Amino acid sequence: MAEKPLCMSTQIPHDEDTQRGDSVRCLTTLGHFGFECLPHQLVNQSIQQGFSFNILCVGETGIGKSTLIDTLFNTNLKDKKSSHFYSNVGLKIQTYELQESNVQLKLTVVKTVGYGDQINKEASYQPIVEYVDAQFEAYLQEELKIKRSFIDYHDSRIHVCLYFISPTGHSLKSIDLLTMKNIDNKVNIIPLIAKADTISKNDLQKFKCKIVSELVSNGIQIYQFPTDDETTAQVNSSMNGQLPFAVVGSMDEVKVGKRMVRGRQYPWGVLQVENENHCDFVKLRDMLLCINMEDLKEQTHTQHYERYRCCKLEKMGFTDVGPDNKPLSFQEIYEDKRQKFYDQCQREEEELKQKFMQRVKDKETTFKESEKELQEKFEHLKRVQQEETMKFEEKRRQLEEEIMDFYKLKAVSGTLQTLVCTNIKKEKDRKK
Ligand SMILES: Nc1nc2c(ncn2[C@@H]2O[C@H](COP(=O)(O)OP(=O)(O)O)[C@@H](O)[C@H]2O)c(=O)[nH]1
Ligand SMILES: [Mg+2]
Repeated sequence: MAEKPLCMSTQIPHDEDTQRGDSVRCLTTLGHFGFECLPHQLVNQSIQQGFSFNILCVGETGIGKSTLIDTLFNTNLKDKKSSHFYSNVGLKIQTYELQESNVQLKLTVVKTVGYGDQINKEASYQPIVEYVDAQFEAYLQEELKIKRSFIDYHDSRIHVCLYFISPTGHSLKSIDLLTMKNIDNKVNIIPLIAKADTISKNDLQKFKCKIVSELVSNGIQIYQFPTDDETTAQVNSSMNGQLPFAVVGSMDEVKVGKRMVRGRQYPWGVLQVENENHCDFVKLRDMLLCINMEDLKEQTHTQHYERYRCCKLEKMGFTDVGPDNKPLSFQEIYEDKRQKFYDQCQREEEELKQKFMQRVKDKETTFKESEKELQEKFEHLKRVQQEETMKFEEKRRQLEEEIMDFYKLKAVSGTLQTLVCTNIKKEKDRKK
């Protein structure tokens, strides 16, 4: 007896699909199987694993970075007041485990230190670029490992850069343009007008327009909230039109009527941080944490990291297709690389050998010349010495002759002296 196929009565071929002739056919089910619960499985799994989010805050010292992060996460991360006297821009990295109901969030906040405090601001963006790239590199290295451990791996790639613009009311500073231009293809930038309570509503609107036109004219890409999901398309496209967000941060509780709210107290009234008529703080929080956190992470992975990975692998010599446009396997690339490397080694070895031989030859010639010179010197000295010896011999001979003459003279004078003495004695004897 033929076996009864499972779910037989529930599979109905779709007319269009049969006509399209695709290899994958769409079927509509007529019963309950349980795979409608797949999204719940994902939710449960995500809750169990927890979430991670990495924020980079770029802005001048004292612009309100720490206060805004505290306000965003309702934390007191106890950041010390930063000094204005650093000779270079640095980065301060802090990781926190936060919990809201049963959802755990591993939050990493990277803040610039000393940004904008140097006289020469040309290189201010470099440490930021280096840091962002280093996190991509760490992830790539993990991906390339044979034994990968992505479950325990702390993915430190930056998901969003909150760029704090000084509330000057005029225009962006050159450091802002330079930095954003250098990081816009590496990270999702959300520009913020910091301390927006220090600028009037009218000026703020003009300032926002000016910033947007400057970003466009300088070709700086800022993050756009996605509009492809119909549930968030409307709010996201409306928010895209309100960038940069004008934010105010404060952890102070201020009394408004009978309620205590977070805000900044002024003689003329209270600026409520979470009042959408007062500033864009709530918009930022909603966009960043409630609506688009996953998209920011996805963009980081699929756009920015992908670009980095692609460039890096190409630089290392990897390619998907060969010169004939045919796909290349990893093995083929490896062998090709190995062959090229081997050829290069051979070439370099040959070059080195040639260089070495030439140097030996050069040295040999120099040695021979030196030897010849030395030989000549030696011959010369020998001659000089022989001449000296001859002169010396001559002098010695003369001296010996003189000595001989002297002895002869001495002998004669001795004989004479004896003769004289004998004569004197004889004379004396005769006189007696
Ligand atoms: N008026 C105003 N002051 C702020 C705001 N945010 C922070 N501050 C104040 O600015 C000073 C520096 O803030 P801080 O967060 O330490 O700046 P950071 O160096 O960028 O981290 C502190 O005295 C804050 O109270 C704001 O939105 N408006
Ligand atoms: Mg700070």
